[in-house]
Amino acid sequence: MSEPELIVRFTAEDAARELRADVREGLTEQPKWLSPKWFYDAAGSELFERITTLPEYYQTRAEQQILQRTAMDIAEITGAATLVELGSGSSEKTRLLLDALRKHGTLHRFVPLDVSGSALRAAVDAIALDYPELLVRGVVDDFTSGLTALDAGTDRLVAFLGGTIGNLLPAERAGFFASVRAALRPGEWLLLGTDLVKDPERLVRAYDDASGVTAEFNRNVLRVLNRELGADFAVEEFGHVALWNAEQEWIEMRLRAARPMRVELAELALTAELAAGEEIRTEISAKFRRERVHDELTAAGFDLRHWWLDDAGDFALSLAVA
Ligand code: AVJ
Repeated sequence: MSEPELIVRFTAEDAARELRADVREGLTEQPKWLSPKWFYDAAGSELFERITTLPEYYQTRAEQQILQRTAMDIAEITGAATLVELGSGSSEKTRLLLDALRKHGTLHRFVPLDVSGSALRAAVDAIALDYPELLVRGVVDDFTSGLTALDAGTDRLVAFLGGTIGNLLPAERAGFFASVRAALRPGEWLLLGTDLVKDPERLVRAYDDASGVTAEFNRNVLRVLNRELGADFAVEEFGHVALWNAEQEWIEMRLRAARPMRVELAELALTAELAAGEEIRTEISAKFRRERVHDELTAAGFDLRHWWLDDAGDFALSLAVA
């Protein structure tokens, strides 16, 4: 086994600087917003793991089902020598792809990218142990704002699973797809997971579960700000809101102030005033139709070749070639 590499392009200092700039911007705009990026400290990542097991949150199981059925096809179609995984939290799904590509005999290298250095170190070490013949090179980077050149490997397959693409606004998505396309050579591949438009009641339930885990996940972003920015949000006095925006076809999560509040963010020397009932938008999670996925990938210079659904038709996996 060769030692796994870890390349750091995005440091803890970069993250701290970006958090400060982001929060200052979002809390001084009207309506107020916070980026979903900041949900995922250790507690938030754990809450998200619990979300993926909730009866209401079908996405993770649906994508897993599709991958179980298609991983071998993906290996044969792409013949990939390098698997690049963006936001590589989902290790079980990764293994389905790695196993299929290994069986197919083309795979040499695995390049997981994630903003969290600690999570990536653990993932890289575990994969390197179980796939001793693979070159493993983790890259700590924030890819949502664009991919810097994916200089590692040839015959690449870039996987962006879990429906996380839905957290980006349409203009951000266009920039993201363009940057992935620019990093690839013609004939290389993108595997994309997207949640689909469906009955709004089911969608809202998936983001407002009966056991309240998603509400805690949502409020956790305020705990992150309290800790990282010396803020004094009264976390328990924010209500969890999940709603379907039918015009944009996305779910929005918000935090609603139960009473008028004045929040001090000591490290930003910023005071944010909230009226009773005022809401802070904390996430959008866009839901797709095939046509939108097709059009956005085409606009970025990809050719959508395969579109796979789970049995219930809830979630899609797209395979597109550069
Ligand atoms: C991890 C971004 C795919 O949008 O469904 C889960 C995050 N938010 N419940 C999603 C999330 C609320 C999730 N993604």
